[in-house]
Amino acid sequence: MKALTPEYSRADRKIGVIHFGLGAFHRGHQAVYCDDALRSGVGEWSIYGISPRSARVTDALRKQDFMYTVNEREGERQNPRVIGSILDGSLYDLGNAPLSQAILSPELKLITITVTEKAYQAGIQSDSMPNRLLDILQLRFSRGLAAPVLISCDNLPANGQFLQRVLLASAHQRDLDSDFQQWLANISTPNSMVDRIVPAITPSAIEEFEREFGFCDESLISTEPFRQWVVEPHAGDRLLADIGIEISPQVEEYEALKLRLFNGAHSTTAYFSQLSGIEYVYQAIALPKWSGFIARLQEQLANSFVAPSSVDVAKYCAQARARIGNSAVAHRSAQIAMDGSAKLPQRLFLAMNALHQAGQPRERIAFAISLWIGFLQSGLSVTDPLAAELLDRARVEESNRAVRQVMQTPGLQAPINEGEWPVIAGYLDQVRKFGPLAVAENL
Ligand code: CS2
Repeated sequence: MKALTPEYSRADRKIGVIHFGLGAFHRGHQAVYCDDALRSGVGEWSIYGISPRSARVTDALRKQDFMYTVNEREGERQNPRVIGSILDGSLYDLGNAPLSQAILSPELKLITITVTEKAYQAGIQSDSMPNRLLDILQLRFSRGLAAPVLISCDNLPANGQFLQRVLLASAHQRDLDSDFQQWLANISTPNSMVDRIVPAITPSAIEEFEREFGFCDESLISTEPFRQWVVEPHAGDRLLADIGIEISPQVEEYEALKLRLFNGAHSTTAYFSQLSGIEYVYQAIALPKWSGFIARLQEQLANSFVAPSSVDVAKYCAQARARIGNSAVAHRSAQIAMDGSAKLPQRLFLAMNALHQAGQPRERIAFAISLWIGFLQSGLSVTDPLAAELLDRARVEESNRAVRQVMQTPGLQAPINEGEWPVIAGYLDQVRKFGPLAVAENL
């Protein structure tokens, strides 16, 4: 293999960031910001990555000394660069010396987290994300070291506040030392909005890259040129501004903008694709009738919240559609369709309820939700933390009953206002009769 070399020396570096959840998204997003910082020499931003469940990613990265290529792609354009910001990583195991050294690093400024929406559960089980984080933090506390800033990079509204809530609740349930609980309550957990399309890599993309560039990178990341990271102001936020992160008090507005107009469109396109036998979402958005519908859906979604003052919403929506349509970054609809019960509340349900309350048009969102329920009924493979319950409830003949039962699933967040259930059921019937594209065309 051709040697992978970043543009800076990695010798004698100290860990500045611990990341929890070493998936493709982290490697294609936050690790790139840290790589920029290391290139420009603004301090220690090297990362120790923790894989919560499987050693597959760390084993593959270790073979390459944790360096890998991020290839930005759009149309014919390819822009590969070697990322050297991840210095080391492992499964979560506090008995592992490199991990405990990383936790005690004097340079540690940040702990970032990407564990997906469903992992934010308070409780006492020792292998949950909140409890593992608590164990990490306790180790620093017990040595009198400064608390790092914790940044959730998961697609949840007010993700920082949410993280703090699950940490405090778990600490309380575990009856941890009260001085520690007090210290914990004062840790900064600013809300943040992250955005970049980084699909799971496929073996064929790795082969294609090798043909084009002459070396095989088993840890390759393929992504779009676009990336954004906005974090709420907090003590020490200058450091983040120095590495290209936007600091904005309007982070809540940015979250709603992204979760509803980008992710809402993404999920709706994924369920449409699944029901239409379309493998990649770029193929769906290439259908003029479908992209036309998505533009009209975004118009209704955009009425459900206040956008950041500096953003041109129509432009943002068009850019979101173009990004979904980036055929060089093939994102499987099946991947986006996963975990609907944990994603749709913030992507579609909250918008629907806000428009219901305001008495504003929302039928396109009702249709989008009917596609999710149609997907649950379809017999296609469904991956979801509530899968067993949802499938049982969705798979009944009568649409009104299916919608009612799905909406009443225990654990489903922000369920749609009851007054909308018959509307969703009506679209479910129409989709069954005419197919999703024909229904979308008339909406
Ligand atoms: C996608 C996101 O899989 C999904 O649910 O909608 O991963 C999406 O690609 C990112 O949020 C983009 O920032």
